Amino acid sequence: VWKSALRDVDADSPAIIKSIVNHVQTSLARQAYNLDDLGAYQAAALSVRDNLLVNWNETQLSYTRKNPKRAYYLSLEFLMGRTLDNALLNLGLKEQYRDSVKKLGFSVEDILDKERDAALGNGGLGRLAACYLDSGASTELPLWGYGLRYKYGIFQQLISPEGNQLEAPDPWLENSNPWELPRLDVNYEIRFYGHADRLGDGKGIWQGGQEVLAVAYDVMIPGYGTKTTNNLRLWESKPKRGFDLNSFNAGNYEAAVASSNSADAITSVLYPNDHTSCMYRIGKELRLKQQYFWTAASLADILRRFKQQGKPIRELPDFVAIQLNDTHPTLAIPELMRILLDEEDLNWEQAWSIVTNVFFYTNHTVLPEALEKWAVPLIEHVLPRHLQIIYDINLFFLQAVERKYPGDRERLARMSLIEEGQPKQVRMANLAVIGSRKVNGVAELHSDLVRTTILKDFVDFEGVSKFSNVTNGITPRRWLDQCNAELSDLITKTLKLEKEVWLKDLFKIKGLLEFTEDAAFRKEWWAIKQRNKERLAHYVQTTLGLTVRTDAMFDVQIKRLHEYKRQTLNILGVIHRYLTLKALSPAERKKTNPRVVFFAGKAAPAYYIAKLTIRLIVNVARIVNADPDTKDYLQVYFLPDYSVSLAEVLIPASDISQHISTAGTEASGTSNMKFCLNGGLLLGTVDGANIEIAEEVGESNVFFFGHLTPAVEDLRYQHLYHPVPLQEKCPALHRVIEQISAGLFNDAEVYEPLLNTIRQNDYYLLSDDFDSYIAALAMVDEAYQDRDEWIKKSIRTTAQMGKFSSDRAILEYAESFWNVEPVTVKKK
Ligand code: DL6
Repeated sequence: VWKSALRDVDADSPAIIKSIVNHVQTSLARQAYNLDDLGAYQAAALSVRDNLLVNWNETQLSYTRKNPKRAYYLSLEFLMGRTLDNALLNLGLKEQYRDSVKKLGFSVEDILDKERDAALGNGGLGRLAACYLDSGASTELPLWGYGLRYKYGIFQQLISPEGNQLEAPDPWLENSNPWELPRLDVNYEIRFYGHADRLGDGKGIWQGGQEVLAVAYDVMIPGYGTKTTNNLRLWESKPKRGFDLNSFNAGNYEAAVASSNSADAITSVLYPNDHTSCMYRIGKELRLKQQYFWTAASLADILRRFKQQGKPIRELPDFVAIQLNDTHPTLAIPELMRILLDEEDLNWEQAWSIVTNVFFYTNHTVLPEALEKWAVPLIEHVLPRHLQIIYDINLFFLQAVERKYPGDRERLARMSLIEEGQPKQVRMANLAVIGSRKVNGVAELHSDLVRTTILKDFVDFEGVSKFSNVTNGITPRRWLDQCNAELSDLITKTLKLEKEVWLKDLFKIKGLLEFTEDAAFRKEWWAIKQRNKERLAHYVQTTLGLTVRTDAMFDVQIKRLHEYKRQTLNILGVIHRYLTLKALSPAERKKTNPRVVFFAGKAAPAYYIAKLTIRLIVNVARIVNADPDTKDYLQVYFLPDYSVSLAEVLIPASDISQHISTAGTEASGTSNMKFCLNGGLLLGTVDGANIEIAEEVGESNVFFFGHLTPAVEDLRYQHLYHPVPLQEKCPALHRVIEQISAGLFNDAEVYEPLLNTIRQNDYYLLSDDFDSYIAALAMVDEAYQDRDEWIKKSIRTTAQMGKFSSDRAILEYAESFWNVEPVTVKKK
């Protein structure tokens, strides 16, 4: 592409232009006259990175000088999405860069679009970690993230002509990554296998086995409207020695590179399983190695930094708080014990007291199949010393339980770190609980369930004060200002506040409430929603070649595919609507509310039933969208390869979004918060954070349906012991299922295993909730007919979402758990 303006850059050009051109010529070694959008993106990113680096250095220097207590967020997943736009907004440089790249002959939107998502996560848990990093920097907390630098992120999802999900690798580092700084000098040797001997007094020695190098890559995390720029340190695995020269010289090339390949493999790929037990069945040794590699490298790094202060090790809890994001980093507990006992020579009580004051554990699910367990023989093989320590922790712990509940064998069996069976398994949640100072769930209902179900014995034993709640949050920078710039501008104009003020104190958007009765404001509000719908329609047109009606209601469900999230309920509801429309006369159809239903989300590659749901959605879409009787009233789309960037297009365009998990199964949900912040209304079950959203925005502004959590167990019991045939229990659902079985959506027999999950024990209660779901959809239609009232609901919803800023959430962690305070990095 010929960008003639690039040739005219000289010494008098503005600094940003000079910096971009300088990177084109030096960092990229390219000529200005044949630069394409990708090159322009890379040069602009490197130029923005220079700005970040200045702040990053200032921030780290200021932490070193002031020596505050620091917090570390250990997460196996960070679903960051794209960085350039976010960095520009946080630095307040978006407009300057827009002008500069324009002068160079490029459009900022085109170059932003060249960035690949950093998709180092599966879903909610990983995206939450990314929001918390943004909020930590924006609230000036000394907070670092630690994770893994996967060579391949979450797989790319392709949809075959039959509607099957296919997976392809995500080589996100292919074009090099301008946002990371390799720190080849920061590296640690991490051991696996070998043998461990006990030395008495709980101490031991671990030798032999394989040693692998962990090398640091740093990613700068800029705060919004502050100089604070924190760090996300990602580890890459490398062989300690290049390859085995002896084998190489003997001509045995395979053996020569085998150990180097096995070292590289540790950080090669993100495990794509979400809430499934598959993870513990396939490839489990590599997953265990990932977890240990990452926790050991992170702890070594944290301890090295702490030791540089010259403080005694017993003061570690005064300077370090480590948040365990789910049980994935739980091996950090025995690893810190190992270091304190075997390397620092502390006794067991001293070591345990330090450990239990450093760690904090967040639980993200009560689904039994998602609770991590590791086979004892596997841990013994890979981490022999850690197994000894886990056994010792268990012994002391069970002795204490026995003292409190003498003779209560069942309780001991439930609370033990070791689950009996073939093979025995280590229960990671139990280990995380007893090794941590505080334990929290991620929404009020979820935290209550944690306290009263999966961790009840621990609450009885340790007291309830250790078990609390921090309701999740989302960063309003990415999830409103960045993805919905027009709405953000309207809010700023209407509130007559600096954008920075309300984006950093989201409760301030409550001021919008007084404008709900202002017709001109409502008109602007609605016009923005309409333009966002057109932007989404344009995306569908350019990626799938399909034409979306933009005058219809946009109804969106985007999340990982899982039976508990009930995308199946949604598609069955769509079929019900289709059959109902077909039965109407053309005149009656005209009176109905046109609706476009969007789905997006990935299924774990081995999750057969979830993949069948995708196939059903794709085939229903095919039939429904082509039916001349109904296509003006109902369209259905499955958008492939869901990502953070796609969410940024879908969320601002939604009129209604669906969060319809079986009550008690979704810990929190965070996309529900994103939709509501963008003025989309919520259709959902009384589950997770839906409940708190309704409390904030008012129940009259949400559409609830379905059974409540306390009923779920009874209903499941009924299904098992007093089953009622589907045609009696729920004729409407029966009719829908019969149509699928009869081949209305092709390949009748293919769907039988999916339909049987409902016909047989219906664990996720679709048949119990179907009628109230259909009634709720009808209420949504009716409410949408009164457009003015709908817009008022939309405004009221956005206005009352202040609680769900991740700034609020991260400050709760800092104040109530970590005892970590903000550190102001002075602006020069
Ligand atoms: O807390 C973040 C996110 C919640 O919003 C979701 O409700 C919850 O399902 C998710 N949990 C996980 C647990 N992982 N596994 N397996 O991702 O956490």
